[in-house]
Amino acid sequence: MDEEQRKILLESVSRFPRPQGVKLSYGTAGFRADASILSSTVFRVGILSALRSLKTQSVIGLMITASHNQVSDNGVKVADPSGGMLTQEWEPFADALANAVDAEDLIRLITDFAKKENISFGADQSAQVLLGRDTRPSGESLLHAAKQGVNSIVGSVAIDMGVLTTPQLHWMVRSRNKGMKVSELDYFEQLSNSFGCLIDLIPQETMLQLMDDKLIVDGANGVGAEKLEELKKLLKGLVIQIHNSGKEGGVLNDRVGADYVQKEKIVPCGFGPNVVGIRCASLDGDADRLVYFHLLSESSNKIDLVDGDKILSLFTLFIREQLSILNKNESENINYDQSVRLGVVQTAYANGASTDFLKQLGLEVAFTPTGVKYLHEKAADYDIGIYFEANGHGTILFSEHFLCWLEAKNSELASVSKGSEQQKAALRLLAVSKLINQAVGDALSGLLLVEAILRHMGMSIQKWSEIYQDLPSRQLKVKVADRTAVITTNAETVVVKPSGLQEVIDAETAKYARGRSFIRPSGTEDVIRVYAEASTQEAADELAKSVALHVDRFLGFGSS
Ligand code: 16G
Ligand code: MG
Repeated sequence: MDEEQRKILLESVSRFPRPQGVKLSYGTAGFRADASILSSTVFRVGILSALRSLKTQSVIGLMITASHNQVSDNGVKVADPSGGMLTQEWEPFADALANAVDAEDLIRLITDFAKKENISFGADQSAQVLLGRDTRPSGESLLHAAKQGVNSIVGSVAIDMGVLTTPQLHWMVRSRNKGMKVSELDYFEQLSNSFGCLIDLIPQETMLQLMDDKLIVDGANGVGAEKLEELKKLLKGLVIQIHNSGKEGGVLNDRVGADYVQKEKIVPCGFGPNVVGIRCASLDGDADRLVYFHLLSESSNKIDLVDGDKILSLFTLFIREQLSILNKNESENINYDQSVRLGVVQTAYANGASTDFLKQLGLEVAFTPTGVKYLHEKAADYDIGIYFEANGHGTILFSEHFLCWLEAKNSELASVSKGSEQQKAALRLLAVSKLINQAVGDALSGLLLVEAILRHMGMSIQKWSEIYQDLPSRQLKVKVADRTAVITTNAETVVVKPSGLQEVIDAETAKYARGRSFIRPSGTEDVIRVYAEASTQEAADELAKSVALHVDRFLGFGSS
């Protein structure tokens, strides 16, 4: 590092002093905390993003959001060149950078890391970081901190992409690195064109089936509502009513949004009894999660939740159907690849009934720990990898190899059997690959795919919900002295430490029909999470409670 670079860093670091006594860690969703203590962290993540851009010689993304957290929180995370999450290898450096005590410490860290990673500084180097933020009031000043961070690395430029959903920024990073156009309009056009394509390819028979066209969307009073309002203008044949747009005076994530709806299983604020039976969807605060629901009766606020597991199942049914049409080898000229590897990826939170359903379809179901980065990585192992967390975060990944194959097949089919069922199936799969965000789970693109598939299948939300019956489940959280004392394995289904705890969980679980329970330290809150499911709600509640008591006994404040 030359003198000039050192001087710039010394000067700029002192403008964003680190609050005393705060230790942050780059968790599954980046850094998150009360917005008032975050400027130094965001500034430093600006530096990190510029370094990452220098290292990869690609465009990097920096998103300022705290997703479904309360409005006074904020957070920051980095998008890698592929549009995915920051590589896990850099997370320890992110932690060290955020917690460096002063400018000298920070410069030392950067110098050592740059040496190790072979990153060169200087005016002949260039780095580019795309910045995005959600609608939180603290976003603007944190954006300023991020810009300063990026600019404090010589040769780096920060480009403000404005107020965006998290998946929009990830999409832009990915597209920019592929040499494609990345404006918001390009994003909206890609989604609306591919949605239109799927609608045009709906079989005549189902077109005639009566289906309720109307969809009501809970926008969590956040950025997703704003963007859906724009996107809506480009969509034909879809009636979307947006509630909780943030314009009616509601507060971001306050008793609204996908996280609230999924955990509480009640209607969000702003939804009256008149929505009974109507298809409703809920986005989270930065629009990377999506769940559906319908209100069961006018006299109660209880909903029938159609969660990420059921979205995953719906997507899987559709993709499988298209692959099986493609594989019907009608023409001698077309040698279809019979072995397209279709895989689904879930976490331990997936309802056991969904896993059974998918396995009964003959599918390979893989499990990973909680957190998009793990699911995404696993899904990328397949030709078509579909992943979802029960909380509504997920997408479908198509391998480049498979897409090339599909493009070629489509061209072949277009010349030998244009308009055939097989060609339509190829076109549908190609449209899905463009509609569904390849960078990260995206509530807006997910919503359009759900809507297209429901129309394709002539399926109501009630019918969709009935594809299998969820097993009753319960989630609890336990405050403990030190949550890092819990170490798990096997995709978080087995506790390794503290020793003896797994044995008591097993003993409790064995008491219940279809019992299943696991615990894990939360990545976003200072708690241990407990999950239990069983054949009845009472049993699931009891199992969760007894496991929580054991957790408290092993790890609570009273334990030694
Ligand atoms: C974050 C993760 C989400 C995960 C959740 C678990 C991303 C983008 N988001 O929101 O995937 O389900 O954390 O939270 O990775 P927990 O660790 O507090 O249970
Ligand atoms: Mg989110």
